[in-house]
Amino acid sequence: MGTLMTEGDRSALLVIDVQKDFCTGGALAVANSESVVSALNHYIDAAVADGVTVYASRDWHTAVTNHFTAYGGPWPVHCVQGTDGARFHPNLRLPGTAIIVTKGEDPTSAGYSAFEGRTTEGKAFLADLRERGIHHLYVGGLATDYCVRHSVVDALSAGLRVTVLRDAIAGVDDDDSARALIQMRRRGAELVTGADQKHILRLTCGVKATEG
Ligand code: VGL
Repeated sequence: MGTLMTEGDRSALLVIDVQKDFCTGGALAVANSESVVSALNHYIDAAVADGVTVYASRDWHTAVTNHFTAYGGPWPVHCVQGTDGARFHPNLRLPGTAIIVTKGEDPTSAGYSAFEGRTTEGKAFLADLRERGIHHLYVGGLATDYCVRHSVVDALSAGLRVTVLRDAIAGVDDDDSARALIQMRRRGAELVTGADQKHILRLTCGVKATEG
């Protein structure tokens, strides 16, 4: 079994926007969010067991932003800074060591990509990855057609290797999500599930494979 910490290919797990507002009962709930949470918990546990860095991005909007319909944007109010809906899903097993990447604070920008975000220490996400020598991101979370897609495209543009955990993502719109998967793959992302991934990394070996 390979390890995640091989020289020149240090990996991290990026959990994108698994916040209450994007999950069942939230202001902008994505279908199948609950299965994303449970799949991610397996990946997170495996990452923690391997000493792999876990990043968790969060959408963190001001109450007034041109991202929201009331101010000319496309979306209902969601993930407003400090509100309950902006909290991570309570069942998500983020380790205490997870590095939080906050994005979406600029009221004039959609802030879809984690690469627009900063760590709690104020470092740009890419700078933090570079400092840790991380060249490979395993990506899951919400939503396939927005924040996952934008984050993956930015990661690939930055020269990172990207593995999309397709059993750990869910989208707002089915057609847009299908297009997003095609776009991510075309740009060079690998798309895998815990079931077909055993040859690549231990991270996914912690996942209960859905055989067949
Ligand atoms: C997202 C829609 C609006 C996302 C954020 O996290 O993918 N989607 N804002």
